[in-house]
Amino acid sequence: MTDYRKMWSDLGMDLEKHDRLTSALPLVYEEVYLQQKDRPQAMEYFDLVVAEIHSLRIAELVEHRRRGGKVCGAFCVFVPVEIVRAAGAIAVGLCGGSQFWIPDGEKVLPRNLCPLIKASLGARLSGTCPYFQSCDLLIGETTCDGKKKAWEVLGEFAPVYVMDLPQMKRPQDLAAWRKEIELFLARMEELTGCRVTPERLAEEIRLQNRLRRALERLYRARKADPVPVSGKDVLLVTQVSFYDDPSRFIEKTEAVAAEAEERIASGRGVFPSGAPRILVTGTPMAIPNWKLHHIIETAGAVVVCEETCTGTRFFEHQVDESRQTLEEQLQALAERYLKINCSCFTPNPGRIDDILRLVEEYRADGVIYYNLQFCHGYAVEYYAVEKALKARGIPVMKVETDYSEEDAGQLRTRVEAFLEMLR
Ligand code: BJ8
Repeated sequence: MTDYRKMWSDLGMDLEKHDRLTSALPLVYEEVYLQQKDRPQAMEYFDLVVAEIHSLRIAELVEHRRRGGKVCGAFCVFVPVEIVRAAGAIAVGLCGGSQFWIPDGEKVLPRNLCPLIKASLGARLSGTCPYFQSCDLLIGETTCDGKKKAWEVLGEFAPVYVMDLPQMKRPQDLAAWRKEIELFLARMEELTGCRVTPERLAEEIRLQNRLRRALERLYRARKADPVPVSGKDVLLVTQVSFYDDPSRFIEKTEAVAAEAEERIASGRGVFPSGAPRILVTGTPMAIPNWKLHHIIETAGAVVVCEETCTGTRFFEHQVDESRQTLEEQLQALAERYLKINCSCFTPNPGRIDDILRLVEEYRADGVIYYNLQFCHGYAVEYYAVEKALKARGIPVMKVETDYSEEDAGQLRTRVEAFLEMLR
């Protein structure tokens, strides 16, 4: 049996501080997740993942590195994980979603910065995140200004490679992004010492497409009324997708989806038929950020879809599997990834089209626009989103918040008033 404390200590972690971080999680998880009624049985796997969040998967990463393999950490859904894996490395998502890491982040970053960035750096600086400690290379990207500049600070503490993401979607931007992916491939080969062959890349492209389809299948089940699985549970599944073993994750997600489909066939739901259906759109929710979903779903409504990077932006669109040569595959990757409609693009009309389409597909009664504090891209884009939704008579409410619980009461009051209006 693995001695996890020794493993964490070998990873250079601060054990005493780490104990404080992990001691709070079971209580929160019990309240947010385990108290839900009639959850799909297949969610048990995801409960286990959270219960063992810093042990089971980390032991796999440690073993991979012991055998000479590399681990890479990323902070954005634009990083083509197919290439990381085709080069023989393991990719893990590192976005911080815990308030615990904010004070350490604020030691090196301004306070008036997005909590996701502060928590991510705080996780590294505090020595309490074994995923960070297991990484041989961190992969940043030029999306928002906060992240872009934070990589320079992070680079003081760990090796960082930055991908230059264009901010427009013209043909020349696609060409530049294609080139950037090529450079990234070379960097991965340099890191691992393994050549990326078209065969290996094709395998990883197929695997990641399967992972996307598994999530898509689970999401499809949420279109039913009554909804067979809670928004909180689906959010957790998506969050876990960023660091779990992809093949195992696909199997476990398909099990939840299959159970949800059986429930639909027998008309069984986790919320009563007719409960207000909410589409959440905006900034990503990194684990363990379940704050907004918990408020919505304990106020009698159900989250049926997330137009976020911990939602549809992560899994929509497949990479074309028909391309044969490395050249063609890189082009296919560039094309697929550039379809993600992040607010860092200007203009970004695709995101508005997506939101309108998803409202219809998931039969949402209203939209809650989730904006992490100090995320200017999404905050400014609210103007256009609100205008488009209002023009179609779709109710929308904007929520600007951070990871702390300080505003939870106030948020709950606002959400309840919004739901009352929908009813
Ligand atoms: S593709 S949304 S994962 S950049 S860190 S932009 S919340 S101020 S995370 Fe993102 Fe990639 Fe875009 Fe998606 Fe705002 Fe915070 Fe920046 Fe953020």
